Parts: sequence; C-alpha cells; structure tokens
Amino acid sequence: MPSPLFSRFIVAALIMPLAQTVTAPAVQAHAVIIGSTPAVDDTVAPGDSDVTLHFNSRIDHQRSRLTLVAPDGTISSLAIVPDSAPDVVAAKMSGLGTGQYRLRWQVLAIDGHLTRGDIRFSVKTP
Ligand SMILES: [Cu+2]
Repeated sequence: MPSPLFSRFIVAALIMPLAQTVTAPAVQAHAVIIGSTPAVDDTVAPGDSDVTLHFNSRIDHQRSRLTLVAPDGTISSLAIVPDSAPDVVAAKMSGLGTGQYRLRWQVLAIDGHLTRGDIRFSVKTP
C-alpha cells in the first residue's frame, strides 16, 4: 500500500496539468514562446535554415527537445545549440526540400515545468 506522501504526490501530478491550464495567464515562469524564426506559417527557401525560438523565461537547453516533421512525415531530432542565450533555443535545419513542415518544441523552464508547441511552416522556392 502506498504511503500517504506517495499518494499525495500522485494526486498532485494528476491535478497539475489541469491547474496549469486554468491558471496559465497568471503564471509567469512557464516557458511561453514569444517569437520564433521561422514564425508560424512562414515560408523559407529550400536548403539550410536556422531555427531560433525565443521564450519568456530561462530554459534548460539540455532537457529541451526540438524535432522536425518533414512533408512525408519523417521525424528528425534537431541538435540544440548548447551555448545560446538562456531564453533561446537555437538549431540548424539542413537540406530542406519543398513542402509543409512542422517544428515541434518541448522545453523545460527553470521552474521545472515542461511546455510544448508546434510551428508549422513551408519551404518554397522563392
Ligand atoms: Cu511553470
């Protein structure tokens, strides 16, 4: 039988996502994206392109993830530049062909909370 402390932890873990949703506007420490390159629905040229995500709070680069979903559904992991600014997640995309892409980010803020999101963009020959 789990200890009372353990049970309380489980309850807290179950309630937390709901509480986060409800109180989100009041909480400043979660990492909220405040700007990105590419921006949502941007168009970039084929080839190599930089990714820069700017957050409202410091994030843990080592525990953050950035993945790229290609037009054919192939998912690749992008290496996050380790020495960028504390509130920036940066990476490089290479060999982009034309089509619709999706950048999936997941970051760990210094308050210990994970946030994630999707940035859709397309690659077109100018
Ligand atoms: Cu938080």
